[in-house]
Amino acid sequence: MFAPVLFVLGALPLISCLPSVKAPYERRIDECTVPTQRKSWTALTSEEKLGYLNADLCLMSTPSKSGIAGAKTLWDELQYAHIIQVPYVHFVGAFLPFHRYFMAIHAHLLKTECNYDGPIPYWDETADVGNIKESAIFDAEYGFGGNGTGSSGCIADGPFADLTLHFKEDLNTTDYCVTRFLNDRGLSSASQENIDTCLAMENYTSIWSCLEGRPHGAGHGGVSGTMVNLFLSPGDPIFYLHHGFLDKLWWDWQALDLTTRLAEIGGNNTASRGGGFPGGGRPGGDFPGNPFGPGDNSSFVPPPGFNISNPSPFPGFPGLGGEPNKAFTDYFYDGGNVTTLNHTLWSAGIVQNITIGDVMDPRSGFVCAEYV
Ligand SMILES: *[C@@H]1O[C@H](CO)[C@@H](O)[C@H](O)[C@H]1NC(C)=O
Ligand SMILES: *[C@@H]1O[C@H](CO)[C@@H](O)[C@H](O)[C@H]1NC(C)=O
Ligand SMILES: *[C@@H]1O[C@H](CO)[C@@H](O)[C@H](O)[C@H]1NC(C)=O
Ligand SMILES: *[C@@H]1O[C@H](CO)[C@@H](O)[C@H](O)[C@H]1NC(C)=O
Ligand SMILES: *[C@@H]1O[C@H](CO)[C@@H](O)[C@H](O)[C@H]1NC(C)=O
Ligand SMILES: *[C@@H]1O[C@H](CO)[C@@H](O)[C@H](O)[C@H]1NC(C)=O
Ligand SMILES: *[C@@H]1O[C@H](CO)[C@@H](O)[C@H](O)[C@H]1NC(C)=O
Ligand SMILES: *[C@@H]1O[C@H](CO)[C@@H](O)[C@H](O)[C@H]1NC(C)=O
Ligand SMILES: *[C@@H]1O[C@H](CO)[C@@H](O)[C@H](O)[C@H]1NC(C)=O
Ligand SMILES: [Cu+2]
Repeated sequence: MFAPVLFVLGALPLISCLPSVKAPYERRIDECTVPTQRKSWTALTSEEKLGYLNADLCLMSTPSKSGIAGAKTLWDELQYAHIIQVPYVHFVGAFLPFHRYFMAIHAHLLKTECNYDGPIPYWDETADVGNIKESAIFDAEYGFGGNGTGSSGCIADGPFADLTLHFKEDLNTTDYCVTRFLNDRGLSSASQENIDTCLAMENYTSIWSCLEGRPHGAGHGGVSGTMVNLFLSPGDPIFYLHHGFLDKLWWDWQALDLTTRLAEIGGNNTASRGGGFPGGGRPGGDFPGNPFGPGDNSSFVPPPGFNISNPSPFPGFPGLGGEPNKAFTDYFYDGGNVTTLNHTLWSAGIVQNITIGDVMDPRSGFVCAEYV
């Protein structure tokens, strides 16, 4: 029971449109004996905050290990794993489980690569509605730094000032900075009213589409800049606190009826036009960077230079609304378009594939966390 499980990763698939990826490295993933504590950022002590910020800085300075071409650091690898599968993990049934897995990988790397054993924070966005500027999240000393400045919008202060990323939406590499355009209009989607509406949903497809709509749009749209980019958003360290918030909401909903909801999943594997939601249809259209759900883009604040008319910049993918990429859909193991517990979750080889069934209960297995 206490012996660590050794996951030996198998060969990666040959997908012709992807850059070549070397055999992934082995990672030891301990069994769930001591769950990671997930806490609101404001519940961390100053020392804990600095510990977490330093651990993220460590990921940003530790060389890439997986052999992903173009990745300089572990931070780049995480971002790559998100960019490369955008159409298969957004506006689909796997949205919530994939992001639970992705967050757990980030937490796992903090632990195994950077010796971090403190709490994993989430951003209680509802508490900051109407006052994003004063949020403890954006503190320059005990937080992630503040707004972007100047025409570039690059972060000017705090531990991540001028943070430089490498992967672009099409997986080409160039140096660019993380940008932010903080605004209350975007964050207002995390209002208590919107949260309560979601938590009252009665089945998985409705809670998923509700959460992926306004609450998901809140953190992305409120921070904006890199965070509002559907492909690149994990480049801003706030991404993981935002998805922690969203994951907590899913868990809060599951906890209302564990008997049913620890196993309840559904939705389509490919995003149809309109975002893949029942009766969906996003007024802004299907454009990269739109994190908003059905029928609501009222709070979208385009960052300077954002061109809403641009087609998907990702040449290797059909884009949202296109036909599924066979190389991926063949591996979902769902036996069709409907997302099941058997659905494969993939991280570009950073850790091994697991299934949605493996992440349904965040208190056990790979996720191994408790919200306190
Ligand atoms: C992991 O999942 C990916 C994507 O679904 C798939 O291409 C790959 O073959 C899987 N790897 C293994 C070892 O099953
Ligand atoms: C991106 O990389 C691909 C393949 O390496 C290349 O064909 C393409 O021209 C590059 N695009 C840009 C905008 O640099
Ligand atoms: C963030 O900076 C932009 C200019 O880059 C400014 O328009 C915006 O009002 C600032 N946000 C806040 C919350 O102060
Ligand atoms: C989920 O709930 C919605 C709204 O209440 C309903 O329209 C839909 O049919 C339900 N789906 C399933 C699979 O029960
Ligand atoms: C799945 O896709 C079908 C066909 O496009 C659509 O009718 C259905 O509403 C979708 N289901 C969900 C839950 O998005
Ligand atoms: C959605 O956003 C786009 C771009 O800002 C805008 O042109 C459009 O009118 C908006 N639609 C609605 C219904 O607000
Ligand atoms: C926005 O993108 C569209 C489509 O690529 C292009 O036609 C248009 O010129 C662009 N607008 C600006 C201001 O760059
Ligand atoms: C579940 O996935 C495994 C591979 O991971 C596959 O062998 C099996 O057939 C799948 N089961 C169903 C019911 O599709
Ligand atoms: C999955 O959905 C796509 C797009 O709607 C459709 O072309 C395909 O036939 C569907 N496949 C199955 C197995 O239902
Ligand atoms: Cu995402």
